[in-house]
Amino acid sequence: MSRKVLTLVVVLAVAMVALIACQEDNTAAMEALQRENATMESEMAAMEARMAEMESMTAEMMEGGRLETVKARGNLICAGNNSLAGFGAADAAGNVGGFDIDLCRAVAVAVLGDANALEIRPTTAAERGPTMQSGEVDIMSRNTTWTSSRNAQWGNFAPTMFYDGQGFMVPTSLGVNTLAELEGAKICVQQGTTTELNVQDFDNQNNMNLEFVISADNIATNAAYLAGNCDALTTDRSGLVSTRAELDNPADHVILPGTISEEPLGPVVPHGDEQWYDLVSAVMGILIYAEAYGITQSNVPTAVTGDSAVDRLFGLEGDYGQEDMGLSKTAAQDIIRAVGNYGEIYDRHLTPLGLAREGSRNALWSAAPCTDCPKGGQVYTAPLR
Ligand SMILES: N[C@@H](CCC(=O)N[C@@H](CS)C(=O)NCC(=O)O)C(=O)O
Repeated sequence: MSRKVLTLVVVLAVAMVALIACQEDNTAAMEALQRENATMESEMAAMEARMAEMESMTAEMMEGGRLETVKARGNLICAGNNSLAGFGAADAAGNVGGFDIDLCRAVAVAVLGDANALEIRPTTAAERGPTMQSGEVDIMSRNTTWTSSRNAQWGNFAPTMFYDGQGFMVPTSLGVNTLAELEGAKICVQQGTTTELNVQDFDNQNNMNLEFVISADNIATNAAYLAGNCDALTTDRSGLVSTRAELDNPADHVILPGTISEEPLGPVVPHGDEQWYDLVSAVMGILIYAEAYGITQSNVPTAVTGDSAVDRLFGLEGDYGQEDMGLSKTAAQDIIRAVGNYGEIYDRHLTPLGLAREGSRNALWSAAPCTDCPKGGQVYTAPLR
């Protein structure tokens, strides 16, 4: 063999070996890829199975609605205030209680048979919309004004629990006695509230030339007022009474006569669950009608009384739709025994603040001398029948 031919054979042989090696490399890479693919496919299948499982769990929960969700969870999640004495405030041990919180306690009794099966989520004014929209709470009961846009955007408002209106508080030393005298004043106000919007309307409608000092929460708003950063503090009148009662020298501050808005305060439930809305509304009704019928924590009837309205309310005869709402027949017995009627709740939390009920809009409608008297209180709800 000539040298040239030999060189050619060697070159060809080397090329073939390289080709085979290359192919072997490729095969190994292919095999590794296939293995990876198979692992990914089986991981994807497992994920899909898990997602299907979660979807069916969610569908099951949605079918049962919030009532079933709360029962399965074993507690009620309630958005509340933790800095408004009387309505929702934390005690020294950090336990949050108050007039608004007692509604959540009543709902917890209605659904879970235990007033303490409750988690309170402290929520500032500005956090309320996002909190309700996220669906993370079952109810919000927190000095919240029912308005059309909140009803459309946040959730459904159950019956009003406290009828209020916006007022102003000033240091007594300012010598201001009327709202008109606030012209040109600096006003401390909390953001994310109807308060903030109403005071702008008030300013605009009356050419008051007000200046606003806006804070993010109740504590900061009150601190700004006490530090003298503004001339007046504005919020719901009940909020002013509550704040004033907590001050070192309440007499140094005066709540001016005059109300600039309507503030019907009540609980809100997430949109999209009528049964849950009906249940919460009925719990409010139970508190109110128990008071109207003279039933308190200490005289809850457990046997037929002969008064058909009382017997119906306490599940002793007839019904008011408990089954459709998912309430036990005798839910009212448990609720009133555990938290008391509307009047007892009011007296426990609001009377000590000096929020007089008699003659106010928060008296029962039936406290008027006749049922259609124009001067009766406004507290009543759908009759429980
Ligand atoms: N009712 C009004 C005002 C409610 C409100 O949040 N008021 C303030 C002042 S009384 C408050 O409770 N703040 C507590 C906080 O955000 O920490 C509304 O619904 O917007």
